[in-house]
Amino acid sequence: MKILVTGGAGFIGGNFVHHMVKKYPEDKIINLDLLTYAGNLETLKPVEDKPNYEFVRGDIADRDFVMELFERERPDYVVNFAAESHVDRSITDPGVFVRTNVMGTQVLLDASKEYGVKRYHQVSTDEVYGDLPLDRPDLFFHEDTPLHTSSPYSSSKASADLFVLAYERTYGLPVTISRCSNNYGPYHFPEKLIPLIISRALADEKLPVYGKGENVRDWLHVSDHCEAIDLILHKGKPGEVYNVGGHNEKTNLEVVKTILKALDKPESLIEFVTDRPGHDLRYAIDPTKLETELGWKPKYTFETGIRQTIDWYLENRDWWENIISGEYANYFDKMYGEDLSE
Ligand code: NAD
Ligand code: TDX
Repeated sequence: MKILVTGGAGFIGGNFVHHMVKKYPEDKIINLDLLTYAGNLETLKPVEDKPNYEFVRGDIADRDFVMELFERERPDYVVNFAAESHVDRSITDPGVFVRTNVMGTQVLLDASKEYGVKRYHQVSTDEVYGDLPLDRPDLFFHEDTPLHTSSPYSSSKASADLFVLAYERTYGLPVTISRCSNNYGPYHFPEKLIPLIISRALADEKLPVYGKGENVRDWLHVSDHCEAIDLILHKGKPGEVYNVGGHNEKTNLEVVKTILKALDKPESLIEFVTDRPGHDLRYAIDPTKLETELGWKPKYTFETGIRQTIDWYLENRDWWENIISGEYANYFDKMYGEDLSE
């Protein structure tokens, strides 16, 4: 089998490429990535010399390029991770989110239809369901919860999901969609909450927490997400949506304090800063369908997963220190400069 993975130089795509290259030596894994600010070939060092792995640099929204790639490679499966993924960036620059997340997905769908792929899998997010109130812990996102987005990011992802489902209904393309909760783990870009807090706490720098830190996210270790996608790709039913999550709801403040405790750093590093506009209050996934129909079970609890993640950041300083000393420093100053004290 030939499996085209897009966005495999990013956080989750990179972990997925590692997983697939190791688990399926007989398959060929082709990683198509544009290498935007979020893509990093260092993440692929462990697999770059493997005979069943190939990297191709390119843009999923470039129709001619994508069609040529499909003509040449004829992939059996397509797994689309490629996206602009950071909510804060979507608030300052929504256009690129439409281009990559919506138009890029549509180009991949056209190519998948044209070349008759056996399965097109779209990696989506729980953010397409909008948010839940903080005072209703009994409510969860189910696969049939209406799409109700808040940010330009989540709107672009929801839009892509609708195109994916339309290609199944209209053209009979065999598609699946997974909607996962917040991931954490190795190779997570330090603009996102958990790696941002780990890297800044290690340097005794102020930790920006939006609003009062009471927003709730449902955290899943990236390797449990990768297992779920592998399972859906091989055993999921075409046309179906699967929610992925492990019931690990935490307030942002709880997450930050857990990391500080593990690193033996003081809570006085926390600084409450201006809230994110339109900030979603709570995400919580009901993964029953994936568990009962496909037998998925996460391996990590939040406690074991966050320990493994912190250890990875301690043991792989080069990976993230390279990022935070580069172009990312300008982004950080622009994003938080006026808000954070010295
Ligand atoms: P990421 O930002 O770390 O990686 C995105 C990758 O896509 C990068 O390597 C980037 O270079 C590449 N890319 C961007 N634009 C491209 C283009 N036009 N053509 C080709 N490649 C391009 O993102 P991530 O956190 O790994 O998320 C991966 C996917 O999972 C996304 O679709 C995201 O919406 C979804 N998702 C993420 C989370 C999470 O918590 N991070 C949770 C649920 C779903
Ligand atoms: O500096 C910060 N301070 C802060 O309080 C940052 C970067 C975030 N936060 C808060 C905002 C959120 O409530 O922490 C929470 C997590 O923020 P992010 O790491 O930016 O993730 P989130 O906005 O929840 O979105 C993530 O999960 C769903 C991914 O980035 C998306 O790609 C995925 O779809």
